[in-house]
Amino acid sequence: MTLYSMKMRASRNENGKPVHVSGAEKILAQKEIHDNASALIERALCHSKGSADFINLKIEEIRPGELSYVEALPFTTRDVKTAEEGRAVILELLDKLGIKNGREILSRFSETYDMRGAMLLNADTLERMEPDTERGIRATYMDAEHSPERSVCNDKNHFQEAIVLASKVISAPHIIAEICMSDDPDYVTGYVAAEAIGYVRITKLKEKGCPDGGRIFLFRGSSEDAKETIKYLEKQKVLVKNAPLSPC
Ligand code: PML
Ligand code: MG
Ligand code: MG
Ligand code: MG
Repeated sequence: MTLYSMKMRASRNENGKPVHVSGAEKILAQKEIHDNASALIERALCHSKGSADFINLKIEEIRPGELSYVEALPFTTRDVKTAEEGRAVILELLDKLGIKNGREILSRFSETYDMRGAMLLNADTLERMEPDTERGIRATYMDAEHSPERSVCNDKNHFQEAIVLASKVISAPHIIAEICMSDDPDYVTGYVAAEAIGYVRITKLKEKGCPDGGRIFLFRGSSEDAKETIKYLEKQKVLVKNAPLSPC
């Protein structure tokens, strides 16, 4: 069966500057294309970050041999009461992973808030490895493996989209962990993911109403290695097997 990649990104002009509103990724059978396209456009027009005034919808056929499969990371949830406690859990997990510089890494988070993509940060030297640090690296071309009968849902499933993205990111060469805080003002749960700990949800990383958010991909290797990592993250088409729909 021929599969297609569908990508949507939406923004709104604020004071002459395009501000990211929403984005999504799907890998679909042909018969799923129409309904999913409408649902993604609807999502962009009715987003909690405001209605988009620019929507880009891109559909590409995936050629034979271009697709690979990875298993979803196992997940756990760490319940915390405050954002401060949440940040302490991030530091604890980085420490458990043997990643030094946890505090320095966290202090770089605010640099991601205005980026469309993620920061690719060398965990040892704290050097940023993205060719364009304003844009960052976009982890794209991924979806949960599913039957073409999957129901089309208008609402963003933060959890499933994030576990699919994290499973692809962690399968990338030279990536040792990912840290994410949602840029959705309504969504305060974030996560740390790595091969050794799986996908660890942290129930509060910011206050409700706060539009800040972003991702840091932690990298270990040379600048030659970074090219391979970026190519995989931005170009390799990946279906994630057994991705759970909800954390409950
Ligand atoms: C986002 O969609 O902006 C990131 C969502 C993080 C999801 C955390 C979770 O619920 O597991
Ligand atoms: Mg962003
Ligand atoms: Mg890896
Ligand atoms: Mg978002």
